[in-house]
Amino acid sequence: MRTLRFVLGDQLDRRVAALQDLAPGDVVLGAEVRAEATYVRHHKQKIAFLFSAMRHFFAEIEADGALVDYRRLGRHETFAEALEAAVREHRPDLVVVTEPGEWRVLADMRGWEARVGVPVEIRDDDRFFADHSDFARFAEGRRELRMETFYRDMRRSTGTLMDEDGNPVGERWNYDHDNRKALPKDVVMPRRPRYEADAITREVIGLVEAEFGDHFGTLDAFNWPVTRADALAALDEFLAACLPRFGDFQDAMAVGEPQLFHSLLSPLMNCGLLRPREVVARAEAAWRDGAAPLNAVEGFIRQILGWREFIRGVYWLKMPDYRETNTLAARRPLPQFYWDGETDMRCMAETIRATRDNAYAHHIQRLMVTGNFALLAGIRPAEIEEWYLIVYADAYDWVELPNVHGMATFADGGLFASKPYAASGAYIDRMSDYCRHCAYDVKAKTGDEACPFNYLYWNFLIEHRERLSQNRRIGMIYKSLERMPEERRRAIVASARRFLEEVAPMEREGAVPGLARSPVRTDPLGSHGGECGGRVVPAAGAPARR
Ligand code: FAD
Ligand code: DLZ
Ligand code: SF4
Repeated sequence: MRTLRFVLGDQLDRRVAALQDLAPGDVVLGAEVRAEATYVRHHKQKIAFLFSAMRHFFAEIEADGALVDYRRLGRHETFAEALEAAVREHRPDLVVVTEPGEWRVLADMRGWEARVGVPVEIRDDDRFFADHSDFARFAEGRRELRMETFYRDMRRSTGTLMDEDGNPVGERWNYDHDNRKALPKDVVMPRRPRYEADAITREVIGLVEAEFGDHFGTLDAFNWPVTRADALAALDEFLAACLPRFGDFQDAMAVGEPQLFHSLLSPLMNCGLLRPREVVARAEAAWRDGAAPLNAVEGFIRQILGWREFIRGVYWLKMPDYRETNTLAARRPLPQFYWDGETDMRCMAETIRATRDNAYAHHIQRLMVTGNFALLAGIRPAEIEEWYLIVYADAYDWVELPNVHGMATFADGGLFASKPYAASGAYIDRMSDYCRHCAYDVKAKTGDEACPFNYLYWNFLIEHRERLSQNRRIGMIYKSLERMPEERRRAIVASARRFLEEVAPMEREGAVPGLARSPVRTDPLGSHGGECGGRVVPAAGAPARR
């Protein structure tokens, strides 16, 4: 029996399900297709990274004896077209694929068998620790999904960082409290290795400039590992140079230092060049060998065994409806500065410019700077989600969507976040040196000089008082709001409105219609301090997101 095995650009692992029983005579198909680079207009570095990683991967397995059919950009527009052409050429009895990371692709994939006229076997993606049924079992009967509970189950079931008696090593599950240090002035940053672009990468960079030159981002600082060997070297480098201090400064931010002690491994794990299991095992071994402290190792492993797995579980449990909610009735367009970084807010400018230059920002920048701003400003979910999917080299729907729709913007109404991650300028000031280098005054609460995060934060609480004041975890803040003089509240609302109308005017020409419209309010504070939406369904005629 002759099998055609189709491997997608984020499945670049020799052990991926579709390749597990590769036999002599089978053909392995890979295809660069325009539709994948343009269904959202991905950052140039993301396209170059994946095309180069794909070309290296297929060349390597071919060199090791596999029969490879690799189709470069220009031959086919879509996955289905590429497969159809390959089936015509190779006449297989069976097509084998690994389940994709995006619902959109899975829906398409389910139609391939009818289209190509050959059975198409879609295999589970076993690169993750938990499969869909594990997560469904975890979620069963739970009203709220909490990462911490899931993570402890994962620690137990995998035996990761557990002692012989079945207890967490160090007798604690969680070292988050130790992991919130601001960066000391004299800290020495790790030197990041350079991955010299070889002929394949240089060719791909030229191709991306020529074909996708008007996409967001620059290629000048391209420095991603694109082979398995370099990805393993990047892991070694991280474990030795960054992991020991990863925990302490996990939440810190600093001007001109977009990477700090973070691993930069997410694009590599998400596309298959690194295996999450090996990353977790190596990190645990670093602790057992005394090479890194437990707060760092637990903090790092929690991100992969906990958050990464949990986020994927939420995605597949809740799709395809998940993205349709707009619980806080967010309805402003995305400000232009998300694309050009042209803003006096230093925290936003730093994060967005680093994103443009590196297709990377670390978690706290994504969550507490650009995500926090989108939450406070009420940016339409579809627009902010698309931005995140475009700009990061590690972005795929399965991981981007729950992080943005659930964690950063609370658009899902708190399916897994117990409260919105809303913060004023004080948080950013505590965790960074951005405010010291900013045109705005982080101590001022209202007026033109004041930090916009301050009045946007209180304005957000005022607008959503009805819903959020019921939340145990932020109830105390509403006590402060109640004590606030009426005049002060009005000044906050006025500052917020003025600012938002300037950076994200509601009726901006050419704006994409929002998914939802909240009821019109006449009194900003109202008898309940403003409305908040319940679950809002897309307005009729609203365009499909992508
Ligand atoms: P490190 O800080 O070194 O963390 C180690 C690893 O943990 C990461 O490589 C990643 O695999 C995993 N991880 C950590 N947090 C998360 C999380 N919340 N969800 C899933 N995995 C996590 N991650 C993506 O991989 N793709 C995305 O598109 C993406 N979009 C995000 C959008 C928002 C609004 C937020 C708040 C987070 C998003 N994340 C996303 C999660 C996280 O920010 C990135 O995984 C991390 O910044 C990648 O950098 P790193 O490899 O240096 O991570
Ligand atoms: C992101 C991406 C891009 C830009 N291009 C391709 C491509 O040409 N060929 C391919 O196989 N994969 C590509 N990808 C990754 C896919 O978008 C990804 O495989 C799907 O979203 C499923 O997760
Ligand atoms: Fe950001 Fe406000 Fe600080 Fe400026 S003052 S960097 S806008 S938090």
